[in-house]
This record gives sequence, C-alpha cells and structure tokens, in this order.
Amino acid sequence: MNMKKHVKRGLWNHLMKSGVEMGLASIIYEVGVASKYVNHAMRTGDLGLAGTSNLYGEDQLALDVVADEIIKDRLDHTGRVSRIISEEQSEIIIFERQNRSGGYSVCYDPLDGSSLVDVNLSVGTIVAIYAGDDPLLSGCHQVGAMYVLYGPRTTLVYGAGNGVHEFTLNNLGEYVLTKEFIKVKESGRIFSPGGIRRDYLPEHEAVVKKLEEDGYKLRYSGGFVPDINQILLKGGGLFMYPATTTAPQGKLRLPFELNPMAYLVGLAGGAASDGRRPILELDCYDLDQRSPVYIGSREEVEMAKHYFNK
Ligand code: AHM
Ligand code: MG
Repeated sequence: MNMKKHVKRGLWNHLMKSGVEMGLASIIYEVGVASKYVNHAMRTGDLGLAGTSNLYGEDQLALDVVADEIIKDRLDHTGRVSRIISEEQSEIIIFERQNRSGGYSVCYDPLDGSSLVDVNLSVGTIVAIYAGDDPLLSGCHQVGAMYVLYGPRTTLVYGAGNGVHEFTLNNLGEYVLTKEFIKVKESGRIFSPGGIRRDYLPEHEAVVKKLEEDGYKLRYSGGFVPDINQILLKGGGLFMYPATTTAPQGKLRLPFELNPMAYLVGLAGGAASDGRRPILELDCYDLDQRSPVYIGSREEVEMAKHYFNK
C-alpha cells in the first residue's frame, strides 16, 4: 500500500508550502483554531439569547458574543495583530502588547447570520487581513482573507495572494486540504437575491428579471457565507444584496463582509461590484459602512453593471 496516499495536507503545511509570510500565516491558522471552539460552542451550547439564563440559571451569552471573544483572544495570541475591528464591537480595538514590527490589522464578523443557528441553518466567520495599523482601508489593500463555514461539514477557505483553497475539519480536529485553486467560471447558473422585491429599485428589478428569463436557478439561504461558498464551490453564479427604497446602502457591511468576500471571489477569477464601482475600490471610513453588492461570475456582475450604467 502506498502510505503517501493517506497523508493529507494540513492547513499549516499548506500555508508554509505556499510561501505565506509567517505573521499572516499565523493569523490564518489561529482563526482556524478559534473556529474549532466556535464550532464546539455552537454545536453543544444551550439554546438561548444574550441576557437570558441557561439551564443552570447562569447568565448566557449569545453565540456571536462568544465567537467574538474566542476569535479576539486567538488574534491577540498570535502577537502579530495590532488593531482589530469586529462586527460585535463599536470601535477599533488596539492590542497593546503587540510588537509593532511586521504587524497586521484584522476586520472580522465572528458569526455572520447568527440568527440562523436557531433554525439550524449554516453560518460562518468572515475575516479580512491588512498589513500595518489601519483596519479601515479599501478592500484592495487586503493581504489575505478567509471564512469558516459551519454547515453539515466545517470548512475553511483562505486566500493570501496565491489562489483560494478549501480545507475540511476532520474528526481529529485538523483542517485538511479538500480543494486547491478554486475557480469561479465566467458565468454560472444560480442566483441569490437578497432584499424584499417590493422595495427593489428599477435597475435591480431589471437585473433579477434578466436572470429569471435566462433560466438561472434561485439559491438563497439567508447566510452570506454559505451563499458565497456555494458560488465558489459550484464554480459560478451571482449573489446580490441590493440598495432598496428602504435601505439605500443595502444591508451588508463593507469592512467585515463585503471586502473579504470580494477579495476571495476576485482571487478565484470572479468579480464584485456595488453596481457601478468595484467593491474593492470603495473607500472604507466607518465600521458600520454598508454597500449594495453584486458578486460572483464576471459575466453576471457585468450584466448588473450594465443596468446601473444605462
Ligand atoms: P448579520 O451580519 O446581522 O448576521 O446579517 C448578515 C446576513 C447575511 O449572512 C445574509 O446574506 C443577509 O444578512 C441576509 O439578509 P436577509 O435576512 O435580509 O435576507
Ligand atoms: Mg454579519
């Protein structure tokens, strides 16, 4: 028997063989470690809301608050992170003990779609990484991004300049490589439309009509991470969360959600736009900044832009 066939490539091994800088690699790896604790908390915790008590009458934290604490501690532990912003925090957090040389800043959404946990749908952790002390930069300055998807399987997808790669958590608690150099095709066959149709703007209504007429299949789970993962792993399609009459900037947040996903999808050969400009070129000046988004295969993103630029 050829034993080599049984040696699966782990996350750290992959990061090193891909030549990812040591500090950046440690951040990606430590988020991977944190995700195992988040996964555990999610799969074993009592169901409950922040401010309520658990079975034993103790105060219970919401899962997204727990996930935030876990990831914050692991990022601090790397010794390579100087600033973080999290969807769960209202301001930039500074790690004082940081040796500043060669440091990174990290923006993350610890548990995106956390309300879906109560109905047992998939959720995820999303992370953007920048070199230096400023976490509020345009997405084009990212040096790496990743997400962890907590679904029937737990998978980790990262990109750090050279391709987008998927790892799956095994029963031994290791992330092993399952797909390397993921590619988004020029066009796909699925679409994921966020927002309420009653509130669509005419340009967006035209985009959705065109997709329906062209026979695209509707695939929307209500979780950004599983919806983007589906487009990446199926190799194409379009996810949209538009500007609406009630939310002119859309719903999804630029620093924690859109920038990292735009970076990964772009690295895999796809594109991301707000309908007019590339997501990665938008100025980022606020933690709570939102933007409409059209993200996925290039042809579909171009088609959406066509309706907005008419
Ligand atoms: P959250 O950050 O408050 O969890 O919201 C983000 C989620 C995304 O995962 C998803 O794409 C979107 O909100 C779904 O919104 P809607 O329920 O309006 O379809
Ligand atoms: Mg979120």
